[in-house]
Amino acid sequence: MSDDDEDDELTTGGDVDVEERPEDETKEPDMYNVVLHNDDYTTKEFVVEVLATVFHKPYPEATNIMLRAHRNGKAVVETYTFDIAQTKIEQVHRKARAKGYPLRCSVEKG
Ligand code: TYC
Repeated sequence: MSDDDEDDELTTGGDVDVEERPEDETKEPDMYNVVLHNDDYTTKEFVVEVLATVFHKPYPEATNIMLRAHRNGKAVVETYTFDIAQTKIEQVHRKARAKGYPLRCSVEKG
């Protein structure tokens, strides 16, 4: 590294132009949508229950999201960081499998 390459060094003392690069420290994390997929077997009541318990949706909103997936084939439930989105999806799949339902969620870049 040459002496005048200040890009990756914080230099203290002296009359030095310190590059703080705040964009590196304040960047927001990438966000991901949890997408709910329709199927022909899972009951509407179970989907609403899952949306209420896993995603903490009030029942009227949970019902609207369920109906959107039912009518359109899929619906965005909520947006999270990647790890949280993955964890929510695993929770949905575990609850669905336990009841023998094929309910599916997936993650997409927000
Ligand atoms: N289509 C299902 C039924 O008629 C209900 C349903 C809604 C299933 C939304 C999944 O993501 C879903 N019983």
